[in-house]
Amino acid sequence: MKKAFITGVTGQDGSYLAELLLDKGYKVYGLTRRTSTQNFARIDHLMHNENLELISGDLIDQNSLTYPLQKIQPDEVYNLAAQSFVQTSWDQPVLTGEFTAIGVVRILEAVRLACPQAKFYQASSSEMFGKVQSVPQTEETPFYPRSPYGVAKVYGHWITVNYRESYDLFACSGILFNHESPRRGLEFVTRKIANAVARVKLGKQTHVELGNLDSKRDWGYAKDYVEAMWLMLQQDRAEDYVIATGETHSVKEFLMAACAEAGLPDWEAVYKHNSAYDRPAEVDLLIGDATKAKEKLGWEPKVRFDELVRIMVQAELEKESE
Ligand code: NAP
Ligand code: G4F
Repeated sequence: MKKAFITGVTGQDGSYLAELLLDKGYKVYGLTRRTSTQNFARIDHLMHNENLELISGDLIDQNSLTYPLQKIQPDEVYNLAAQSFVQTSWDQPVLTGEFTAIGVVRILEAVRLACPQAKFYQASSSEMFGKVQSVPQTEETPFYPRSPYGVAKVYGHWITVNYRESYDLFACSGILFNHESPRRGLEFVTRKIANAVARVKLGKQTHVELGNLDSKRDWGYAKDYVEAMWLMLQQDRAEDYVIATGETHSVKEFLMAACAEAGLPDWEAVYKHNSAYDRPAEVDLLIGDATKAKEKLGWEPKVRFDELVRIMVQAELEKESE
């Protein structure tokens, strides 16, 4: 039985990845942090699976990473844990650096010392491209991050490359573009919009307050993207890959499509601008070219923009109707 260790198992991607690996017959160890109230909502349905074991630890506590890895001797380690909300990274830049940047070298050190044979995945991000230097963005596009989060991810990315080159670890970095789902945190724009339009439709709220509607993102479906993570670790050689749909849409387009899906004819009546959601520095346009992933991993996104909007809005209509 293969063994996988996932940091960030309670998050959107961690929950889908745990599901995927359990389905494939893995024993899955998920790192969770102690909180005063449990936040296992995304993995509740997996809690009775005897092949899922939760391990208490934190990316800022070195021994809580090293000791479990020493004991478990996993075949694969997926580092998905991070302070992942870009807006918060301006309010808490130091904490973001601790978790999202230095956290990566802590887990890499743990792997190097405790289980150097394990294959390692780092959750890199298209936020590293920031003020984009070429369109579309590929594995060769230079980074120009625009937020403390983006800067922290650049560190995490390069330290992963460096540990691969310095210590011959099998360490891969997946440069994933935005990916969404009904399990997305409510603060991210797609879930915020999907939830709001469902509530407006059901008469539970009148409108949604948003920031910049003009920025464009390459939005995919989280379930498709965790498959790409797994595929990267099934290769003979550790390499870095862009994972994206190759399509880009503005926040306004997402809002319009979500209103249409919810049966709200006038999207402008649903929206109010609130400058509190504008960012000190914006990433205007992201669009990825995942040709390398297609050619080497055989990976392609199954869910496209319209289908993603449908999945998210219908999930919110169902939840909000309960
Ligand atoms: P998410 O839903 O915010 O989940 C983040 C996870 O990290 C949660 O399980 C959280 O635990 C955990 N975590 C945070 N700080 C931690 C710490 N100090 N120690 C241990 N665990 C900690 O994020 P996601 O959307 O699943 O994204 C997964 C990873 O991919 C992140 O690294 C993110 O930056 C990166 N990424 C995401 C996207 C995207 O579009 N979703 C794109 C590119 C890259 P709690 O539940 O306890 O908070
Ligand atoms: O949904 P967002 O907060 O995602 P963002 O900033 O693109 O970051 C996400 O994707 C990254 C990959 O590129 C990940 F690395 C990162 O962890 C995260 O998952 O914002 C998307 C866009 C931004 O341009 C933002 O300014 O939506 C715009 N926006 C407009 N109004 C808003 C809002 N974003 C949020 N969260 N809330 C608003 O009210």
